[in-house]
Amino acid sequence: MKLRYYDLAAADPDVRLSPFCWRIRFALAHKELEAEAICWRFTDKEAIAFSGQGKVPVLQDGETVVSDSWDIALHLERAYPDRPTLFPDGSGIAHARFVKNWLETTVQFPILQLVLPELFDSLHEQDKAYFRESREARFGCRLEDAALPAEKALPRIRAALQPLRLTLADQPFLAGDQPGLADFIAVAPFYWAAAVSSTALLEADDPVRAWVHCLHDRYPHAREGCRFKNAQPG
Ligand SMILES: N[C@@H](CCC(=O)N[C@@H](CS)C(=O)NCC(=O)O)C(=O)O
Repeated sequence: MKLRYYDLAAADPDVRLSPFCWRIRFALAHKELEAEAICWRFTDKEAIAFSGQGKVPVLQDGETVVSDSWDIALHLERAYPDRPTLFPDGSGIAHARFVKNWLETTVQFPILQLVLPELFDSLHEQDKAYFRESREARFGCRLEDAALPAEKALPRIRAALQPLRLTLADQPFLAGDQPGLADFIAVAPFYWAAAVSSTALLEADDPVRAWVHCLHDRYPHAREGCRFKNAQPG
């Protein structure tokens, strides 16, 4: 049976908004697995109620249902061991876990602050009130006050990426000589941003930008059918 996963979309169903779902798009492309991406919106809670929680990505692999991008990646690795590994060159699960936690605590939020107005505008009307209410409760302020202009957000994003920049000075990918889950976790927010914003996150000569473009060229399948404001993420 074909794999299926629920993937967060904007009002335009071809604009895919979740950095967590982008991880899975790359992991599936890397493992050369065909999967159907089902368009889902924040308020379509009923559609994923079978997973026992309310967030995407949710993967259906035959009878198996997995939610949470981390658990989905580990499921794909275990269920499809004969496909290219998500942990090449001895880069293990523990290493990818550190990358995930670093990224989620330092890089994702300033990217969100940069793209928040455009992200909000891109949402389906059915999602706007829910998004505002849930995010304002989370941030403790109005969306407009959480957003940052590019001149403030970009230096924060670029500074937060320094560990990635330094690592890429010594090796072509976060996972080593070959790309792996650590790379897909770190590249995902660039696709989330590019879906809704034409602002370049990186300077033209930033080695992180070259790495994003390398992954972009290597995994065209990950973005098949998707529409972007910035056709060249990074
Ligand atoms: N830890 C989860 C986070 C997933 C998550 O937060 N997904 C967001 C979309 S980016 C979501 O579905 N949110 C639903 C909501 O806020 O109601 C993962 O890695 O998959």
